[in-house]
Amino acid sequence: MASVERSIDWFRDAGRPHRDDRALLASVLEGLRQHPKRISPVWFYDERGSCLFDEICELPEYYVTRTELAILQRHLPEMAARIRSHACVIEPGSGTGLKTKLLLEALDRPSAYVPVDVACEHLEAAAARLRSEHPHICVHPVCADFTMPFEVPDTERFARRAIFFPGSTIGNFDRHEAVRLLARLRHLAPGGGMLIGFDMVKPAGVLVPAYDDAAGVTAAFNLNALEHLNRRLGTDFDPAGFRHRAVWNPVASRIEMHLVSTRAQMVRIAGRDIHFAAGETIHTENSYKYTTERFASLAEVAGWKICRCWTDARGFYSLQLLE
Ligand code: AVI
Repeated sequence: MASVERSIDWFRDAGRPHRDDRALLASVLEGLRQHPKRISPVWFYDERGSCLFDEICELPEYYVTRTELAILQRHLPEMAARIRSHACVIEPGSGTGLKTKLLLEALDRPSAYVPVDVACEHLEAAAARLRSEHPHICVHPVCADFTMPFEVPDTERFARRAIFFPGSTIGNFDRHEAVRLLARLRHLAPGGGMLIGFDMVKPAGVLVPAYDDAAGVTAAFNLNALEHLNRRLGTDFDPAGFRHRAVWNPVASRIEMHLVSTRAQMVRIAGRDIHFAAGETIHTENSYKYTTERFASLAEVAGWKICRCWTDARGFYSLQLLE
């Protein structure tokens, strides 16, 4: 820790005293000192990374988005009936896309929609758009990190709450984090429900290309995390000195994304040199894939009961209503 503090001093002396950046710097340094090295997947999502993620969702190999959308479109009337009328829909993570629109349109007189996201400007703009398209729905954006405790506006305290958590976002959390998050969301919706989507276990021949596509979009998405670090924290990663790797880890039931150093190199971060051997990796993301049983056990530990499951014909993806 002492050396992390020294690095932070360097950071301050270098004329960049932003408090949040110093905390970020400390956590990046800590991750890069581990064996194997790791950084948080939050580094994917700067403006370019968000655009690349949108491109990923359209890739022929990335079945996740289109499979979930097809399940939703097919079963929305039943989902909406089970959620019941006058629901207050809470969506953790940036929503207000097509899936949200479809759900809100299928529901019987939703009382309110509460999108929760850290990207405040983006959130407000999306909320304004939604208000103009659906003037009868009260939209109350909450600017917060949904992995931390947050409050739903007081105006909605009497509404029956339904959490909408699509996109297999739950797959990017390790088990204990996923349990903690699901339990926290349960406390937000007492007596209510949650419609959640997750990706299912399938052959590696399908999974690996979904995270290592032929056009190289996922590779660019992974490498962009280094550009983001350089810009935000003043590191000097050379993205050309790394390559993308996606592997299926059948024991942990997850796709892992890594950045592999193509040569021995040094990276300067906050006045310190971090050494990379040729072939050494930075672990950047886990994407867990569930069986129905394993997801049920996760949900149960978090205090939820599964009341209905919908899947596609290939059994690639599942949307579940929890209560
Ligand atoms: C956001 N999340 C659900 C995506 C996934 O499939 O785990 C992130 C992603 N990483 C690479 N491709 C997509």
